[in-house]
Amino acid sequence: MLTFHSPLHHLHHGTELKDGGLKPSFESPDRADTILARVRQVGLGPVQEPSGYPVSCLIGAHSERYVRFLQGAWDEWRATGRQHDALPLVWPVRDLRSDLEPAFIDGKLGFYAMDAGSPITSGTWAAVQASAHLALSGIDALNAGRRGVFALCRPPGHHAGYEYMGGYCYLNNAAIAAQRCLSQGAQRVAVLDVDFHHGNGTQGIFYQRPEVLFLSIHGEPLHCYPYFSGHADETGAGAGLGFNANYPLAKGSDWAVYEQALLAACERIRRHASDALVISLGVDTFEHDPISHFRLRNADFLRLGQRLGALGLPTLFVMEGGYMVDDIGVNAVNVLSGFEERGG
Ligand code: SS9
Ligand code: ZN
Repeated sequence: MLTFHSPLHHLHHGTELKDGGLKPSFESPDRADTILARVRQVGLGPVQEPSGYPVSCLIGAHSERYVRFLQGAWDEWRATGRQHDALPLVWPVRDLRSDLEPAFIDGKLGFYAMDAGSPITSGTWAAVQASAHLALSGIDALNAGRRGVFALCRPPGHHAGYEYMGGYCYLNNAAIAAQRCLSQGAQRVAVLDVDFHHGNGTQGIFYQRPEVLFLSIHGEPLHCYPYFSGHADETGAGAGLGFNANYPLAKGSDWAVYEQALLAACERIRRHASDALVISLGVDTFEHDPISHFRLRNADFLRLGQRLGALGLPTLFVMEGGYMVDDIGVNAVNVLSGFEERGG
């Protein structure tokens, strides 16, 4: 399997609020380094750097003004004399105005964020842009005839919506990939999110669109981040009604439970008759993940990959979460190896 990777991800290393103070984020550069080392160790296949793409390739999945905000946020923040990470501290919830974009950076940060989990630093935009380019390059490789491609994206993307960042995410790499797939001639695409957390951003971006089937298997949202989306009754709207499928599972779910949801999702994907499949590949479903609550074991990730390979579709894997760094390489590459056994 071909892997796309960029060393530019190192430019992004932010903080998050933990135990009453700002601490290094769980979403750290050594995550991608560990996965890359495992790709090389098992000889998964060639590793390439991404192509360059114009900003217009990001529009559609995101609004133009949001992309412009991301691009300029660090400079606007710096212009106020601050050098530490930029984080939002006020949000337009319920009865507040969300129809007007604030002019000052502190207001913009809250306007374009769902939480305080996505710090903006001096290197964030360069890393975020490179991460999206990995996903775009992955689609182009599928179009050139590859069966399976791995975009080793970092930062991740699935919590980022049409006009917001959050949950360590800025640009929604999987949605940007699916969007490119359609613009290159695909009629139907399926995006399956297997990260422990609901892919709220991807769901929102395609909620009204029947050509993109979005499915997500994740921790039950009344108990698990992101709390405000991911219920089973979210099935799409307007023309997209029936093209969104959520499989919330109880905290503590193991492979036996997980596999039932996975089989149901695979069946739904078959009915969609997709031209291509995008997998939002989070491995924070692992039993020892520090911020998640499923109980998948190392070997279960091979089984997951085998099920995905059996779908027989051109498939782009887009890296999302996974915070047990010791095992992240083994678990992510197990999915890819399992896919190659059954579908390669
Ligand atoms: C932990 C709060 C939750 C967000 C988790 C995002 C996972 C992305 N302090 N933080 S895959
Ligand atoms: Zn996650």
